[in-house]
Amino acid sequence: MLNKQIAEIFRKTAQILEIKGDNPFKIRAYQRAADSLENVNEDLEDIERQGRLCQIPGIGHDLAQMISEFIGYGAIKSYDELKQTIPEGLLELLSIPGVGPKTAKLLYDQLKISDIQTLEKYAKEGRLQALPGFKVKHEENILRGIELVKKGMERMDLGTAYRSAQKFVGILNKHPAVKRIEAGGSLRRMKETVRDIDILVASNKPREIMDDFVKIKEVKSVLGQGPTKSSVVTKEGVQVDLRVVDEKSFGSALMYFTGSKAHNIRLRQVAIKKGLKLSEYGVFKKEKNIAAGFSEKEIYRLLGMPYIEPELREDSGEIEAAAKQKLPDLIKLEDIKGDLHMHSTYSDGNYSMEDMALAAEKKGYEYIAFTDHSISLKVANGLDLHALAKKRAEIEKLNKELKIKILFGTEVELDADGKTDYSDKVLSEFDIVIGAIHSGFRQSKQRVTKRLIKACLNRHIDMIAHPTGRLWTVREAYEVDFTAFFKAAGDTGTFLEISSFPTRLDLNDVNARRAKEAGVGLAISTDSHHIEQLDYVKFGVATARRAWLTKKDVVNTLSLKELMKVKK
Ligand code: DGT
Ligand code: CA
Repeated sequence: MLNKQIAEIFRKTAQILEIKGDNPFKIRAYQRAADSLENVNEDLEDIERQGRLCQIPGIGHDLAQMISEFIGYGAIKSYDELKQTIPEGLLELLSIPGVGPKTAKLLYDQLKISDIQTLEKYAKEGRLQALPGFKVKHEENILRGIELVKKGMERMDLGTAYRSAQKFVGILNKHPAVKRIEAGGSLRRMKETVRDIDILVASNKPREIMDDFVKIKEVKSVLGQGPTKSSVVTKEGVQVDLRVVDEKSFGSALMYFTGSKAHNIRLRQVAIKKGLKLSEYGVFKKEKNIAAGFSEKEIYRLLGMPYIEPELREDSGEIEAAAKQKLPDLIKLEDIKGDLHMHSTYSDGNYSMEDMALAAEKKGYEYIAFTDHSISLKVANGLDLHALAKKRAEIEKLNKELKIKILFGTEVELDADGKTDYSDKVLSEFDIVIGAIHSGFRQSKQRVTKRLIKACLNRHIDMIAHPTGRLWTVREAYEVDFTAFFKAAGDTGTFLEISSFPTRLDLNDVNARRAKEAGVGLAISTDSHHIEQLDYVKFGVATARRAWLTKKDVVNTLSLKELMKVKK
């Protein structure tokens, strides 16, 4: 999509300006524009045609002109000129987490390094230490960053996978020969990262479907085209596999291609014990297919089990629980009554509180909390006392006008020791306070744990945002002693967040399940900075389902009245 290409240009522009030491406000403006464009669901071409480019948050007159130029000519002259002012390899180095503009320039100027491979080689050989001020620690950081870049090339975040799959399923679904269609694999299980997308179609005209599949506009290259299976790579670099099966074996094929592989192996063992054979073509008894045309539900029944939701199919206890009829009654999207973490234009959000509130109201929410950043987070426009007073007054006004209830909140910075930047008095005035770590990620496990426990003990902090700091392809989670942390959260009644943001999903499935077992209340929220991001909640709910959570484990399934009773 054009949107993504232009966003990429703006992002690169910001990086180049950073290398050149240009004005920070200008740099920030390009970054914001890039973020904004990535979240626009409509095609920019349509928006341009209708003269609405300047209505996109973060897009002013100059940037709108650049977008028009790209739509018209496929290039932006000023950008091409800017690119010429720095060596090409520098941009590649900048894509590595932990390599900022200064380091990139140093690596290039002093060691003539201009690609990731060479950098990796130098770092492994300890040759970067020759640079002024470079220590072993820097080298290790760079190698870790390179690992993340490599991982990011192998797998994608759930949001990217979901978007691509939806696009393909939507297009193929209109094909007259498609009788049934569903995306399987790790995407259907809503795993936090996905390697490739597996789409399954039921049809008796597979060749026709394959011919049209490889011609879809989003396809960049065809890895293989066969009569019943084809693979393509999209312009975004996503691999999509399509399999076409007979309608009679759609259920068993969907079950097989949903996986996980470990779950399937266990199911086949269960089948054998019952004198049956399970395959992607059905359930067989003495060579005779007794499940032809069956749904997944019916196949599980033949195996003596209730239906197992895709999110649970990881061989992490679900087979045993199913055998005992003890599967959890998983939380559903409809159970969510409000979103407790989002940003408005008061800090670094892209929409006014009113716009965001109206969108949340449309989703049927009873309440939302605007948790804009606190005073010390200057890069995100953290609020001073004056701004807080203004914001509070505006919330009071909106609460009189709108049906949805707006909570006056903050995402307060936790410093290196877990202390907050607002005073107790200021904190006591919020309806909800979320504590968050945005710096000092490299602290020792002990120190981070202490910091988080200190936040739990703070009587004003109701919840901790994205508790492990993991950000897909940017940084790994910091190390935490989860037993101690979860105990503190449980004992103090501090909620822990499952951030629905697809590059975060933090707590993740494994940790959220442990937190629940430790008696911690979980909150599924989106950290939205855009209206469109409110829909990320589905990824948070899926993560909660993968963590075996039920409605009662998640605090924002409560009514506002109940929520206010259980929070600190
Ligand atoms: P990923 O790595 O995120 O793509 O994960 P999946 O689970 O989508 O794995 P994928 O794409 O290799 O295969 C799709 C499904 O096919 C997998 O979930 C389970 C099913 N399957 C069943 N038996 C096997 C097997 O022996 N090998 C593999 N690779 N897949 C199998
Ligand atoms: Ca897959």
